[in-house]
Amino acid sequence: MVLQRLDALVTLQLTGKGFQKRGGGGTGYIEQAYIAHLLPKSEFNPDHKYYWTVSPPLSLDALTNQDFTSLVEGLEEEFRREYVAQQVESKQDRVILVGVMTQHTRSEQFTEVMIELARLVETAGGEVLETLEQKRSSAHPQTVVGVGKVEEIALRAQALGANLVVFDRDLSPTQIRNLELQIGVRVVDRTEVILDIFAQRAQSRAGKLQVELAQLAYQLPRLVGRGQALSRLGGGIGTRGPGETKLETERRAIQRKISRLQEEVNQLMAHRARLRKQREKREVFSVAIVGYTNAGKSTLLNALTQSGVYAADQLFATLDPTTRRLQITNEQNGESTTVLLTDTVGFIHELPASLLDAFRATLEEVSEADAILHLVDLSHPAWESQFKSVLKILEEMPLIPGPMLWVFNKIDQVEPGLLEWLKSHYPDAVLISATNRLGLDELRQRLAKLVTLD
Ligand SMILES: Nc1nc2c(ncn2[C@@H]2O[C@H](COP(=O)(O)OP(=O)(O)OP(=O)(O)O)[C@@H](O)[C@H]2O)c(=O)[nH]1
Ligand SMILES: [Mg+2]
Repeated sequence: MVLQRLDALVTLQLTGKGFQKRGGGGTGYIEQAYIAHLLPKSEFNPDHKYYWTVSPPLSLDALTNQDFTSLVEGLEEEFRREYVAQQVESKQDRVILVGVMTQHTRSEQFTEVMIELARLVETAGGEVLETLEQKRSSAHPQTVVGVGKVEEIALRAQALGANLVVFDRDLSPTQIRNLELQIGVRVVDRTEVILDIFAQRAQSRAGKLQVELAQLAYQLPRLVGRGQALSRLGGGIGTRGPGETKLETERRAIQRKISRLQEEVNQLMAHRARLRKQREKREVFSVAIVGYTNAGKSTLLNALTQSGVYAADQLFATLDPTTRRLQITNEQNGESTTVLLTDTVGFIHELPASLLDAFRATLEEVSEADAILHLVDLSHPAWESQFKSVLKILEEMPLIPGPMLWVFNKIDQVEPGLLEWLKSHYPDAVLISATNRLGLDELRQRLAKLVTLD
């Protein structure tokens, strides 16, 4: 009833005895009748799982005395009012998250991924209404989750007035088409959410260029069939950014555009390479600050160099690299050295490949640095897995950067026990708080040491 958007439904219960209809069919007299109808949200009790109500057993007489027209008109009126109110209320996407826990995922890891996905959706401007999860041995090839779960998602989307369903993994074009057909609202995957955040954040010409390239690279293999199930027009997560209107454009046109953008990125890289050459000539030691998104990289750059780079409690606050000079006096020999510090785009668990590729101009700043400062947000419950994710991405980068200094940030938010543990397990790491300016002197000295080692 809900899926087919029926207003009301009547079921008749037969006695099963008595008059036999010729040619078979239902037998007997009507014993009881039930009316079911959908409930407007104002009457919908969230503790109660259903969005419909079923009447007590009625006699046929009582049933025929029901004024169906006014019941249905009343309901329709109520639904229309709610629908309009919802549209006015929410410029935001109203989102249902779906996660699939397969054999290979540990349950804590799964929880972390889902919390992070919610945070990504909120950063992109969506409101998470509900999270649905399913355990499966592996993702269903057609619909990721099983048939029953797809139906549940559809029902919840209807009941909650969701206009977007976000999956925790990359979806194939077929999966998106099947899911959109069966659920009836737009379906996107995690990569699209990240791309959307990037599209909203991109400020500089280089940033916009790289985001556009990433979006096109993502869309190209997904062109077939997209937009068949539902028109992908309309706003919201996954539709913003320069690449958006290209959805209906031909594959070849997109490919031409990708080549053109790649050419521009190459020029950008050549320009950056010239700048780096100049620095090398002047023999200035360069350090790239890398780390998981929201680790405090921009805050650290600001604290060390009195800069005003944008830093905020948001995922992917920074897209464009910023380089600042840092003057350090080595306490041991009294010599003064200059270090160039570069703040970079944050990393994330399973950074989408299309992003890695498009952001190679930015990431080159990392691979060409003389040393890496790997910043970790210790206050995050999943700091260890974030730490490992960053190491993994660094390992996959084509150029292996020089020495790496591990810096654990936000120690103002951490239990003393953990600090003691870290000191014994990571004796070479530096413990700091960028906002409270703790440990910054030691960090400067460790940087000075890196320079002299070189
Ligand atoms: N409590 C505490 N908060 C911090 C510290 N350092 C940074 N933060 C906060 O962490 C949040 C993220 O800081 P950013 O500097 O924007 O982080 P980032 O690594 O540049 O993040 P992206 O650019 O989004 O990848 C901000 O709200 C900072 O105020 C710290 O030492 N202690
Ligand atoms: Mg930043």
